[in-house]
Amino acid sequence: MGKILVTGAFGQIGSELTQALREKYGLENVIATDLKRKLDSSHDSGIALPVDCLDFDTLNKIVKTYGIDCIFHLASILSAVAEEKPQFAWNVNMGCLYNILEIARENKCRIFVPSSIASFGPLTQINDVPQDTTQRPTTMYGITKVAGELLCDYYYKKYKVDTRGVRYPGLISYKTLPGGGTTDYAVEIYYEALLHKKYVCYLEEKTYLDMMYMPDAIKAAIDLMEVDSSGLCHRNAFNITAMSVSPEEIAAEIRKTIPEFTIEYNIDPLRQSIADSWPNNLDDSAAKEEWSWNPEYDLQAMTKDMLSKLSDKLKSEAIFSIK
Ligand code: NAD
Ligand code: AKB
Repeated sequence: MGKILVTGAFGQIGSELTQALREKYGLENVIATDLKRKLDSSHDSGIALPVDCLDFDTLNKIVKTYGIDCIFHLASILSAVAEEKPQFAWNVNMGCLYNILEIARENKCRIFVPSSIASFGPLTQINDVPQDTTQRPTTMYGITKVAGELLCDYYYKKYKVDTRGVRYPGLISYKTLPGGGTTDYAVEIYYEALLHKKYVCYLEEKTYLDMMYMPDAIKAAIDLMEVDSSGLCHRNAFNITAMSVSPEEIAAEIRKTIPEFTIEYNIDPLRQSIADSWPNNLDDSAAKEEWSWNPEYDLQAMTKDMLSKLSDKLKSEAIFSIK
């Protein structure tokens, strides 16, 4: 890869992907962008620029100024916030993606655009969802994700823009908090287990959803962008997963390290209905066959690493706040 631009660079994925890209391709070759209010709180040492992806001219100028040839487009509104503000979510998710695709077309950039398990809906089969199947989501977030998948396919077929992407499951990480999704409970549960040994979950105990630890999500984005495209039958929206888990299963795994941890349930009807409209688990065999996708972390390995790293982080933040 040459010069890389990341949008939404200070979100849950962007904060870790930007760092991984800088380590791999060089600090000076990765330009981080996000909304100004996010950048104000950043301590990153590489180039970080304030830009609203709805502002085509500023974004296009940045791409030309830095000679960008590859874009990881992460700026987005996630499912729970999107369902509270559907008009806003449509404008941001579709408006930003359209600008990125047009800029990629004009400047001959390759682009990575993530979709989600949210691109499926109640008419999709619930287990082992195939790569190509009925989608018909019933949330605004999911509708923008399917529309995004189709638009990326269109720009590849019509204009030969090298668009690629995966359908991420819920992502679990300790560096940056998630930004308003339905799967956020799977991050909160680890914080609360370490801080209070108790978590009140807003999803029902047996709600199964696909999940993944952040190192695997970062690996997926970089691997897919690096692979020779001649082996790809699909380009956008590859199903990928690492585990299908429920709140009670994550709680049970946490109890192996923190035996006194308890979980209670206080269901949020909005987020439960969103989760109920998504499948239990996806079949990721197309990604395995076409670009050798292979996750490293299952629930056990992820929980061990997450509790250890998050514990270190919380301790250093506590020490920092006393100083
Ligand atoms: P996030 O909410 O943590 O971060 C998104 C970032 O985009 C934020 O920093 C926000 O400030 C920025 N942003 C929002 N509107 C913007 C705009 N108009 N211009 C510029 N920046 C803007 O989200 P994330 O979890 O990092 O998700 C990144 C992508 O991955 C999204 O497309 C999301 O749908 C997808 N995804 C995420 C998950 C997950 O579990 N995190 C799962 C599936 C798919
Ligand atoms: C959300 O819950 O909105 C995201 C996702 C699965 O796309 N984490």
